Amino acid sequence: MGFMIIDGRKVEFTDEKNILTVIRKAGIDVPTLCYHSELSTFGACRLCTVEDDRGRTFASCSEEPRDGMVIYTNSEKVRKYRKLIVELLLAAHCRDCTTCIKSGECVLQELAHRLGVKKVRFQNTREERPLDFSSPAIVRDPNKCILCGNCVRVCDELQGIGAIDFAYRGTDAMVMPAFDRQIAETDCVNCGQCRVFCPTGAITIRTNIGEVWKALADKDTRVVAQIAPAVRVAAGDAFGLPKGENAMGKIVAALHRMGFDEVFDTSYSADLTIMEESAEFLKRLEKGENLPLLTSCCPAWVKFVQDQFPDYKENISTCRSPQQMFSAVIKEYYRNPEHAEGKKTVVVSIMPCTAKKMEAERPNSYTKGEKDTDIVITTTELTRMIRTAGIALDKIEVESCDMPFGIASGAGVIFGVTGGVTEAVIRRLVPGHGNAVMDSIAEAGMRGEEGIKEFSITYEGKELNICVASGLANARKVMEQVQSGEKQYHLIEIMACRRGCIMGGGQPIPAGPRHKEARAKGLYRADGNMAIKKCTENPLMDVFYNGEDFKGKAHELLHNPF
Ligand code: HC1
Ligand code: SF4
Repeated sequence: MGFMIIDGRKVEFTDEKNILTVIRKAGIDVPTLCYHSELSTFGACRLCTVEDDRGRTFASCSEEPRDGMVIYTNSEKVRKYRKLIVELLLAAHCRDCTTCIKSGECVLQELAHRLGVKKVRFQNTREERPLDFSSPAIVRDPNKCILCGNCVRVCDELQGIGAIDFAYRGTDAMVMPAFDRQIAETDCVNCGQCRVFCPTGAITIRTNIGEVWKALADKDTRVVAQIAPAVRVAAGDAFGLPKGENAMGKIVAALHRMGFDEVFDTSYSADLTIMEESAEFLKRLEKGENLPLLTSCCPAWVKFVQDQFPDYKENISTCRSPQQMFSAVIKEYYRNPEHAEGKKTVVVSIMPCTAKKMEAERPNSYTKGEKDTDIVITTTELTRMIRTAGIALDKIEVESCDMPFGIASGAGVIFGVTGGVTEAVIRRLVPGHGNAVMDSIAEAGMRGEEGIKEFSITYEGKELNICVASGLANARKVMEQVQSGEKQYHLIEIMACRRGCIMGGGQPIPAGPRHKEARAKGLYRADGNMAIKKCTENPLMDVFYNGEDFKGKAHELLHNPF
């Protein structure tokens, strides 16, 4: 333990890795563009520069705290320096701020305002570069890149992919896929994490909002929405709702008001997923085949296995993801002319995830030659649509989902946080319902935000080894250990984004670790409020398994055809 004097006040530090962390602990919001506690320190933007009592200026992210240090975070010298940095960044940056999709959320724009940059004295001499629209998930605009390197580090360090890197030197330096390829030609898995860490509009979500408005305007079209579990604890961010608050009822009401004909909860099809996946798991256990079973809900992870560990393709569950199951079920339901009422059906999936846009395009996401999910929009796009429609999400009264798929279990809701799929499977396998049973399952080892968790449960006298991981760099570690024979599991659940879908690439950017924690708590709280705890208790499973519309179609609608 030691003490520093920061802006005249004594501040204690213990094991903080740099001075910036100590400054922030003292409640001072020193700006940065390239520092993230989850990534390695790059020290490139220099915006966190501070001054010491000898007049030395240095980047506070790159120095360790020392006992007795005297630091000024807001001296005239520091303010001038930061302002100059932002001015120089703006000089080499496209300045179409009013029409930029990142406007209002851009850190550079916010800093220019905060540091009082009123005009840019320097000419932009950088050559204009074409935008990369090759990905279904993200758009790259090199003209808005400020070379902070966040995308490069997140793709490499958290996701273990390395699809993008720095190229060239000095004033020619830029970030791009190797050999100047399009992003779709790389191993990019469409997770969108680079977009989450990008402070400007250089990497943004590929938006499909226009298609949704068009479908809503067509009187001959029935527009059906499904809302993913993690959306409900993040959509309120833009409307001042408390962080992590479950806004599901308000989202449903907003969608009804925008003109959606039916609104469903993807947690319903998460229940279908567990019905199917647990049966598949038991069958594989009995036969001793294709173990460990790898979960198939997360499309970025599925692509990762196909690209990086092709020997394990057969281990991936044949179950479609809840998104794809639900879309196939909805489309089939409205193929019945009695339900269709002469209208064509468009399914809009509202997801926390950019990779879901890619999943909807995959060749195995079609049934009877028809695309199951017509349009995928992310939570961020949803909040833009709600704003455009002039709906105050914070004030609107809650509404419930529609029938016949309007009830889900709590197990389906916790899919949105890492470990949730595993917890739902175990709830299905273990008999009983009461709080004591649910609590003992929750304590088995799947909860918590560590990147890799492993534990065992006993099922019918057999010990089952389970691994739950999030973040693809962690997934790679797990798969390498499985490949080498060092670890043996029966079930592996992976979500590509750290902490699961609550931190998906399409979510509003969270304001720090507490915000992330609040989203996880929000989902667990939503589960806590629900009487139906497991898929087998959901009375509407009957609509699918015993209804006339779906007789004999479980395999066709719920499993990947190849
Ligand atoms: Fe997810 Fe899933 S939990 S993958 O994170 O299995 O996106 O929320 O919708 O499909 O249900 C995402 C979330 C989501 C699917 C479910
Ligand atoms: Fe890397 Fe994911 Fe961004 Fe693709 S979407 S470049 S995999 S971080």
